[in-house]
Amino acid sequence: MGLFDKFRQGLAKTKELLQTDVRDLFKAGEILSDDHLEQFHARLISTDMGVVAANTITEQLREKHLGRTVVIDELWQTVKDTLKELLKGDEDTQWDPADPLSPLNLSSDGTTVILVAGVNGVGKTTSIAKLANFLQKQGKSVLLAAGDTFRAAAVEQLTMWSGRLGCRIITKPSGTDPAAVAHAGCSAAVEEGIDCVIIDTAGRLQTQQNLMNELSKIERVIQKVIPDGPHEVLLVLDATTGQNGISQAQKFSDAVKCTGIVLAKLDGTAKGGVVVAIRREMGLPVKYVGVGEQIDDLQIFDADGFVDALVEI
Ligand SMILES: Nc1nc2c(ncn2[C@@H]2O[C@H](COP(=O)(O)OP(=O)(O)O)[C@@H](O)[C@H]2O)c(=O)[nH]1
Ligand SMILES: [Mg+2]
Repeated sequence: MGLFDKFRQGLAKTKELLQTDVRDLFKAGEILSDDHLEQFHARLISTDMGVVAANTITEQLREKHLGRTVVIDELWQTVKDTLKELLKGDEDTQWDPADPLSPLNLSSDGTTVILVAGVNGVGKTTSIAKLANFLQKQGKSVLLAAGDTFRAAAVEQLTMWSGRLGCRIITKPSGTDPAAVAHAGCSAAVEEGIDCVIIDTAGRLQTQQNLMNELSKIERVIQKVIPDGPHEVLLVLDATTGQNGISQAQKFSDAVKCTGIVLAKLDGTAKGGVVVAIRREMGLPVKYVGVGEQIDDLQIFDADGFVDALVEI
């Protein structure tokens, strides 16, 4: 399956929400009215793209098409152009859609450390396995550090993935300080000359202070072993929670300096518009999206590809 097909698959539900019966709303040959625009605005809102984005798109439609005869393809073109504009990133998000590692800041000499954070159940462990798969396919050796020591099942789950991937894993008994696992993982990776260590975390939303303490302790012990690490701190968000996930994510991004978002479970939701809200409200690039539970259901985020798949005309 090509990159575009994966986006198309992942966005099927959101696209359906946006486009179902749209020809009843925008009847060819009618004159576009404020009433039409209000109804379309509600649809935009229901994809969880956020009020600012929905207003911007509606405003563009008003400016270009209000009082004119409806030509549906032209309306969609305006929606597309505006969405692309809204998602336009900085220079640092212009990565190569053909290279799955291009969003990552990899260490130029020695082991790269990727720390993965986020609320329990959002898709961290699965995304780690998918990312490890990308890295291995590009010829990088990977070690996984099972830093979610809070639940025994979490360690088992990561161990299962390491078995399937055939990569090293460092585990410690339940209840061990996650920082100790991070330390052991980084030390083993350096000793063994492994290219990349990916550290799983528990993502308990305890108090903000505990969260900060836990994550900053992990960062400190990483730096004891690998002074310029972590090279990436990826925050995983669950797309099915839509905009509600953003406020939770904000707590993590206050606790640790995140470098990018992995938006998991895009395939399970009609709230795919949340990508736009994240880009605008978190000030962090969406680097990858998860489009299923299998190992190769991870996709580098390409704004243009995303919009083209969402609004196919
Ligand atoms: N449909 C779908 N399910 C996913 C995706 N990513 C993770 N999941 C599922 O979500 C559940 C929680 O994932 P997990 O990685 O254990 O979350 P964690 O608690 O944050 O580590 C599991 O059942 C995963 O299979 C995705 O991109 N799409
Ligand atoms: Mg987990």
